[in-house]
Amino acid sequence: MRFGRIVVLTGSGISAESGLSTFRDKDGIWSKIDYRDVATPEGYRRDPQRVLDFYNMRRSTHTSVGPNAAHFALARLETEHPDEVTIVTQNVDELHERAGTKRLIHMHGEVYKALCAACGVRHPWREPMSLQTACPACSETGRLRPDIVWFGETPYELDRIGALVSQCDLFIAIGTSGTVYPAAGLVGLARDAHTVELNLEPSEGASRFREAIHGKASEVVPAYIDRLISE
Ligand code: BV8
Repeated sequence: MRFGRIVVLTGSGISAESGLSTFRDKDGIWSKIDYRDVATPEGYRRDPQRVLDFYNMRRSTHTSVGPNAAHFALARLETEHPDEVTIVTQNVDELHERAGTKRLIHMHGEVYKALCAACGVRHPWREPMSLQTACPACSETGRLRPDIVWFGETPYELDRIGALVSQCDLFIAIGTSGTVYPAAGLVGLARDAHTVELNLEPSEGASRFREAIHGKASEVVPAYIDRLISE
């Protein structure tokens, strides 16, 4: 095996073939709704129920999809690679978990978790959420929100992610347009690592990667992981 520690950054493109929309492709989520209305604290303050309904819709669409070959290939890499493999995902779905990935960081939160803005407690959450929904811990209503990092909010576990990326030997980005920071800047921390982008087409950050393989994740990711494991 040519490499020691591996960090993989995934974006919505890895879940596209599972049936989940991406954000910035031609029929993506942000082509149908303005992110400022549903994925910012300002939007939440303006019309909280609209934001809750947006995530109720996202949560319900996620129940009918499953992991694809790319998610399973990453879980296999973690099992078979002798050194540490960490998946850092921008995605709020649970497809990595359902494919068997264990070492996983959701830097933009999770749609199946709720966060109470009153008491700060997080709860697993699969039901529709409304302004009348009470927090199971403090019983406050109107303060429960999806545990999602909105634009203008600080992504989770940035220090830990920064340390993992700056110390890895291989940094792989999969299915991300390289548009959203600080996620899109992580490749710049992988100074001593080999860096590779596996994406349908060149991302905005393509020039920052030493290697790029373009194609559908369910095809290029398993092929790349097979090569990694066989080396
Ligand atoms: C932060 C949760 C400070 C929501 C998301 C003005 C005001 C405030 C902030 C900013 C500002 N200007 C800039 C910023 C920073 C901002 C930012 O980067 N904005 C961009 C738009 C310019 N960032 C933030 O606000 C972040 N916070 O800056 O706080 C700070 C900074 C540093 C340190 C401390 C504090 C917070 C960003 C998180 C926002 N929340 N998600 C939700 O999911 O509902 S972002 C959202 O975009 C998703 O998480 C998504 O994952 C992420 C990135 O998108 P991608 O995953 O890349 O998806 P996309 O559609 O773009 O691309 C898909 C790719 O897949 C394409 O390349 C496509 O070709 C490829 N693909 C498609 N199909 C396939 C495929 N590849 C392979 N196979 C296929 N089949």
